[in-house]
Amino acid sequence: PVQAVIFDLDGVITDTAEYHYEAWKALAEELSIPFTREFNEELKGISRMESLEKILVLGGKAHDYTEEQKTALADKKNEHYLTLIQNITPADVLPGINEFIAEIEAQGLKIGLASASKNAFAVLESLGLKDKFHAIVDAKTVQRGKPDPEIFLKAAHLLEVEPGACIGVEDAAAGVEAIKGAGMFAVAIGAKELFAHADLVYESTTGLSLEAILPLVR
Ligand code: B16
Ligand code: MG
Repeated sequence: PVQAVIFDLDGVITDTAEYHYEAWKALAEELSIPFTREFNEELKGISRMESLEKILVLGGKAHDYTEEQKTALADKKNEHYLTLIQNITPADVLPGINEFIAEIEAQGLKIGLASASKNAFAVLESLGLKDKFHAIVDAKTVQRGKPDPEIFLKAAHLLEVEPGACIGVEDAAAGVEAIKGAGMFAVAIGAKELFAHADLVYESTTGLSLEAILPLVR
């Protein structure tokens, strides 16, 4: 039986995905690298430095910067991002999420977070949701980023439940891959064609229903 639900943060609980997009786009344009929403999909769930690397490769500039310069570019993006997320309030929790969390609590299941963001704690706090989580794993505490399953496995471990008894919720292809790699039931949020490997896809968070998901988990 299902014992826990483990959430991704950006793009699932709140739309910081949009702020990441804005901040990366600004940096890319400064470097004269064309940046599209379509390309941004590939950065979802990917760590800050890996995201920068992908953008530089896209622009054919992967070898134009030293490691120090790359760190400075990533810091610059993060500073911009931090100004964008300053105004986050509980009103920024995506539609359906509070109800979904209430449903999970009512069923007596545990709640975990598996976020590739180093800013996850701050964001959860601004949303007023930090106390809902029994375990929070962010990018600072894992060796390998998504699509590696480590972050979801670590969350399950902290929750003291078997991975097979967990449902993972993600908006990124790399995240769904990580959930499946961990041996969990994968619920994806977004366009169906992006998630061939998910067990269930909802177009938006509005549709999330534990009652509908539970019978589908073996
Ligand atoms: P930061 P998630 C991920 O968070 C984002 O999806 C991804 O776009 C971002 O680059 C990554 O966090 C790192 O974030 O720069 O704040 O450390 O979706 O895994 O919650
Ligand atoms: Mg995400």
